[in-house]
Amino acid sequence: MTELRRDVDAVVVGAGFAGLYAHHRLRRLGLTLQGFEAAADVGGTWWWNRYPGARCDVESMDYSYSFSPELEQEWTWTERYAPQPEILRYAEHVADRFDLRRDIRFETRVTAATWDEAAQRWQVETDRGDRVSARFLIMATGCLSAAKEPEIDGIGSFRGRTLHTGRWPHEGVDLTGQRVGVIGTGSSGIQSIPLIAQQAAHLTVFQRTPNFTMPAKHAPLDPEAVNARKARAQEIRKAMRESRAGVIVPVPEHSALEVDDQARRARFEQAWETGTLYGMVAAFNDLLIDRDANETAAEFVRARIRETVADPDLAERLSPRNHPFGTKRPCLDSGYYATYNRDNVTLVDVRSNPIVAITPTGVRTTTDEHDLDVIVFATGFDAMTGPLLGPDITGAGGMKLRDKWAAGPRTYLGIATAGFPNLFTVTGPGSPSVLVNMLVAIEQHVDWVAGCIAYLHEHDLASIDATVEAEDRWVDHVNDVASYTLFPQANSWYMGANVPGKPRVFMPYIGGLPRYTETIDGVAADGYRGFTLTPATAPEREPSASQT
Ligand code: N01
Repeated sequence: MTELRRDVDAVVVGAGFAGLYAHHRLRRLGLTLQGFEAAADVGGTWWWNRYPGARCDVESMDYSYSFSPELEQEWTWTERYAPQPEILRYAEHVADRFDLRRDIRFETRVTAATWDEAAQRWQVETDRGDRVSARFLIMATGCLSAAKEPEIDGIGSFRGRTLHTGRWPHEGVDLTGQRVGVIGTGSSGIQSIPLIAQQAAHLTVFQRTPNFTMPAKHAPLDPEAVNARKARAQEIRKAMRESRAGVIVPVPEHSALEVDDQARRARFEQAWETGTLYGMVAAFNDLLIDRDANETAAEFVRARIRETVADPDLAERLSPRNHPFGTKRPCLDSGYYATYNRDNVTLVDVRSNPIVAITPTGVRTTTDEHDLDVIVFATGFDAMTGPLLGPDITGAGGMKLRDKWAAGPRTYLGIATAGFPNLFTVTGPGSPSVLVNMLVAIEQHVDWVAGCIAYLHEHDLASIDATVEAEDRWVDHVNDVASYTLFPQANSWYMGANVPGKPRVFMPYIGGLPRYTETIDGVAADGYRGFTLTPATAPEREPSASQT
């Protein structure tokens, strides 16, 4: 274990892609760092999520760092959508190449952080009893890292084995000959179900909400195409940063309602064949804002389900009807719907026949008992706010982040929250984050934070804190943009709807990267408009400038 530094410029929490890049970038500024990571090594989400079939559903060549042209040239992805072990190897390679582990304490969870007003520093505590003082607190804790078990009676009574897709055992699990139940049909369920079905004696899928999923059309990458892409890497990376979602997708010109049935179908078929998440969503320009337009896409997918699933009743039960297409995160799959044609797979619709309890022998619904050897919770995460509210964070004047966000997250630009000086949330709520290519969002935030810290240093400033007025305006804007779309109509994790009692707020910023980039770059160029900056030399904490 690395030696603990008790007094540093910055504590970085998390060693996934955000934390690793923060170490690299802040070290280049000359900052002293102490990192903490709950896992035993780097990789974040790709360290924890090792369930069968785990892959990224953004293409590998896009889901990778752009900050180092050398790294881009030397690393070669082998598959269109990299499987989890390959992405983890990439994270390990980055950590080795840039020597990023040396300031990180692994298997150590930050439990509390308290702002010391007089010292203008954060006091950070961990579950190992560490105490570290830092000027800056960088929360690189990920958006989907707080795994959520379902709240079902009797969950602890099951005598078989329970697993969560987001906490999969590293040694792997042999499900051969087992009676397996999977609860949940989001991305994790949809990726793992086809592989679990191949192993298990019998698989019972407990589905509360059918989701929209499209075939990923995985393939090994063609080495010539990889080289051609590497030759244009910088130009492509620039285009990605300037794109709406951090990946290059043709911008749709037409409404789904202004073309005839034949043209619409042809466009959807073309989009379906791309095997990408964004292809279908961007087939027309109004799918996410107009319910009638959206229904044309939804019905196209349902028709694909009917074509694939032999039993018409089963096809209907797998067909999403409760939410508009794309408003819960859509999925990419390999043989998901066809899996239901297997004799050893049963679908239980737990919306019409709810799970009542987990029993010592399996799952009980209102009408049936399902005897199982293994239960897999593919039930997702306490998204976006969960990882930030896990530690007990106390800001200026003793304000708790948990209290401040009791009615939903409040941030300025998704990167700061008023009353918590010098705390930065990498891809926090109120930023594009989970709606765009995460790697692009991460690099953008970490670069912005590094620029901000350099500015404070150059101007001899001790701290920076968002003003409540600027934050209120940003939160209103985030909500206004979301309300213009169909997204709030879905019970999604974007809305906090998967966690009982969690406030219903659309958490990410859906205005797109170009608008967001213009805003945060403009804020920085204006000397951090909307923030209060406190001079290092002030005897008391007297703001030098309150730029609302
Ligand atoms: O989680 P989810 P996930 N009883 O929240 C159901 C990213 N990701 O781990 O929809 C019964 O999407 C729940 O039902 P409902 C990606 O951003 C990416 O699959 O709430 N069911 C839902 O079906 C993704 O969106 C990749 O009605 C219960 C499921 O569990 C995000 O992570 C791979 C229940 C949870 O789905 C989360 O995906 C994996 C209960 N009590 C994940 N509680 C790739 O890059 C919950 N459910 C490919």
